[in-house]
Order: sequence, then C-alpha cells, then structure tokens
Amino acid sequence: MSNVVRNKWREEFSKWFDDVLENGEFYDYGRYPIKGMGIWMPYGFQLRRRIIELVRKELDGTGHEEVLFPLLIPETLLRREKEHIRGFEDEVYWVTHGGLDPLDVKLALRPTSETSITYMESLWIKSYKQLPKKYYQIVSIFRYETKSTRPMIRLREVTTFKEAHTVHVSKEDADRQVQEAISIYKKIFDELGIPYIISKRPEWDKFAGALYTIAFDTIFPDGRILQIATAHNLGQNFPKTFDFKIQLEDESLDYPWQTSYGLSDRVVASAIAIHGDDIGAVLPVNVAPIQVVIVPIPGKSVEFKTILEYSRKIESILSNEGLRVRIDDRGELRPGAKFYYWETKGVPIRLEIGEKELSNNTIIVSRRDTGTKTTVSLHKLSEKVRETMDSIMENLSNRAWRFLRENIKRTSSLREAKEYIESKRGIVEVPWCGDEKCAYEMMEYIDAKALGTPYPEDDRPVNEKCPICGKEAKHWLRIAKTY
Ligand code: P5A
Ligand code: ZN
Repeated sequence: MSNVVRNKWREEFSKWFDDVLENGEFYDYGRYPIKGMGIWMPYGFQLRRRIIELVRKELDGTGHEEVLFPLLIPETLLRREKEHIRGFEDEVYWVTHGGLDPLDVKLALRPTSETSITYMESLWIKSYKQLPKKYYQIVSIFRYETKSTRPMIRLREVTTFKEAHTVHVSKEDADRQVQEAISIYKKIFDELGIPYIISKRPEWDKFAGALYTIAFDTIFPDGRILQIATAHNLGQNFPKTFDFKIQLEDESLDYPWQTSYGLSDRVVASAIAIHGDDIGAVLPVNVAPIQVVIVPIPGKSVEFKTILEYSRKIESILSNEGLRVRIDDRGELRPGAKFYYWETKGVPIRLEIGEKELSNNTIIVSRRDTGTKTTVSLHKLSEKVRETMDSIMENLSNRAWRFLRENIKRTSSLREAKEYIESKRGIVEVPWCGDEKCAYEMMEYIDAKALGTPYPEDDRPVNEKCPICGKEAKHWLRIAKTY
C-alpha cells in the first residue's frame, strides 16, 4: 500500500512504533498533557487484557494469591530500607497536600510495593507454618523516570505493573522461588513468542535492596535490548527494617526471606513490536483481540447482501468455536483499504469472500505473517483456520528467536565488540575478570551497557583474559545498547 516505507520496521523503529500505536488504535501517547503517561484505547486495552489474563493464569496456577494494596505509601514506610530508598529517591512522586492542608507525613505514589507489603506481612505472618506466602497485584506504579520516556516502554505511570512478593523460611527457599518466577516468565514469554536471554545483573545494577537480580531481556527490531522482567532475591533486608520475625520450626525467632518479581506494559509493547513488519503489527494469535477478520468483497453478478449473508454464516461457525471473529461490513470502504486497516492492527488471519467463493462454497484464507493465500472449501474451514493459527504462532516465535540468536556475538576483542555494536547493535559477550572497574571501562569503550552474566551460570571455564586488566576472566559479560 501507498504509505508503506521500506524497512521502516527495523530502520526507523521508533517512528514505526509510534505510528502503529496510533494508526492501529492501540494507545494514544504524547497528546495527554503529562509526559510518560498514555491512554489504552479500546483495541489496545483488549490486547493488554488478554496478556494480563495469561499472566494471571500462570500465577494463580502456581499458588500465588492476588491482592490489592493502597496506591499511597507513607514516607516513614518508604524510607525504612536504606538501600531501597536510595535507589528510588529521585523517582518518587510525592503527595504533600490534602486539599489546602499540608500533610503531616508526605505520601508517596508507590514506585513499587516492597515496603507497604512487608509492613502488612509483618502483621499477618507469625509462623513458619504460614509459609511460603506468595502474593501478587497488577496495578499502576509511578516513577519519575529521568531517561527519555517512551510509550509503554519507559512510562512515568506504569499501568500494567504485575508485582509478585513472596515470603519464605530460608535463603534456599527464596532461591527456589526465584527459579519458579523464571519458569513462570519463560512460559508467559513463550506463549507470546517473545524471545529472551536471562542474565544475572551486575552488583551495581541490581534492584535497590536486593541480594541479587535475575533479568529477562529481549531484542527489539532495531537491535536494541529491552528488559522485560526481573526477579529478585531480597534476602532478609526488608523484614529486618520492619522488625518482621517469624517463629521457626525449632521455636526460635528469625527474619523471613523474601523475593519479588515483576513485569509491565513492556510485555505488551514487545508483543506488538517484535513480530511486526513494514506494514504494521502482527499480533500473537492467542492474545489478538480479533483473530480472524472477514472481508466480504462486492462482485458484479451477485448482490453484496448475498455475499454478506455467506460471510455471516462463516462468522457464526467460527465464533461458535470460540474464535474471536469480526466481519468488516463497512459499505463505504474498498476491500484494499479494509485489508490495510486490519493489517496495521495485526489481525493474524483474514478471510476474503467474493462471488467466486460464494458460488464454489469456498473461502480465501490469508495469513498476516507471510501474506500467503489459500482457498479452502467451507467444510474444511475450521480445521484450516486452527492449523493456520498454530502455524503463524510457530513462525512468529521462530523468526523472533532467530533474530535474537543472530544478534549475539561472543568475542575476546574489545575492538570487534565495539564495531559489532556500532554496526548492528545486538549483544556482545566479552571476557570479564569480575571487577567493576574493568566492566565500566569496557562499557565506556563500547559505549553500551552491561546486562550482566549468563544465567544459569555456565560451569565451563572462560579460558580468556579480561581485555582491560589481563587477569583470568571469570565470566562472559553481556554488553548491549538498551532502551
Ligand atoms: C519486582 C516487582 C521491581 O520493581 N518490585 C516489585 C520489583 N523490579 S523492577 O525491575 O524495578 O521492575 C520490574 C519490571 O517493570 C518494568 N519497568 C517498567 N516498564 C515501563 N516503564 C517503566 N518506567 C518501568 N520501570 C520498570 C521492567 O520490565 C522491569 O523489569
Ligand atoms: Zn579486569
């Protein structure tokens, strides 16, 4: 179609993303008069809702209980854990007044909920018998982000913040919980065909107040890396500051161990961005608000009404099977314009029905991902649609995983690493002694950010020297241009 720019998806990705959110009517961003805050429009809201349903299903199915905490956190609670507040100090929005009255205690719009949840847990949980405890909530959080804001990707109001918070008797249990979080996130991302690499974040980049942080990163079409989820072992840090002790099996008292893990609107952004093409989005089939669109095509020798009737019959067959189907019966639009409209929105399957199909009792099935068209007879339609849905999902996932794998380069030459990042972005893995200073020098030279080291840890020796200090390397350090 006319306004398709070649390679726009990869080469002008930011523009592509803004245009798709707007033209696809997903999300209105940049017009609301507060930076970093956007509006979920009906179509985008449906996509978001289905992704949330998927997240809920996985969490509910693994013994997590959904809760809802207040948006406001008193300053006194937020300041208890010192590392935590140091990490968030310059990102907190404060409520200072109620009407005209200044408040005695300032209230924070939660930037995350470790402090408020731990406070209440300290009142609820008294014994090892109540553990493990796994809570989660899906809420808005507020962070006064200083890096440049972007729709869904770096928000100041994160509207789809899923935060899980768990409590355990021992460090080992908390470690195991981090493993469970990882396997839950793998499942969710696999269902969406979103590829990922898992890294242990370096000490200087772990979550404020955590013992360690494990992160999921994905690659965007422009080769930049986006953190799409994190899981933290929080140790006993928060319980210690809230005097939160539990009775153990041997009747002694001790602080419990915690984890937290989260994901956000970034997952919706990834579902839209990663599988797209120069025309627009291509949505993962299982969360697409509309999975099949039917476009009746006017013919010369039959009335449009008759084609429409045949289309409605097909619609009811498919929707009776639980598929999300829509007929585009708008009279004023030409078929080509309708095709383009639904392509931008990423509808995975289009059925085209004209006079020829009507007289032969057939349907044209067109795939959004490959553009392939197949004619099938009516009695084979359901089967064909199901099969095509599976095949699209598999293709999207394979394509995305291939792109991620093709954009990771292991090299012991810093110059090669720098050239790689400059020419195609992606991720480089360089030998590293483990010293923070060496990592900073490498990041500065390559002009990119350290994601951390591969997780789970690779037992095989690196057998390379740190290119900065010349000492034996302990790890491969991943470095990339990030969002
Ligand atoms: C884990 C959940 C936490 O806040 N507390 C509760 C822990 N971790 S985190 O890494 O800081 O955030 C979790 C994930 O949320 C996404 N995210 C954002 N998405 C959009 N805009 C933002 N400003 C933003 N900040 C964080 C990231 O995917 C992050 O991994
Ligand atoms: Zn070194």
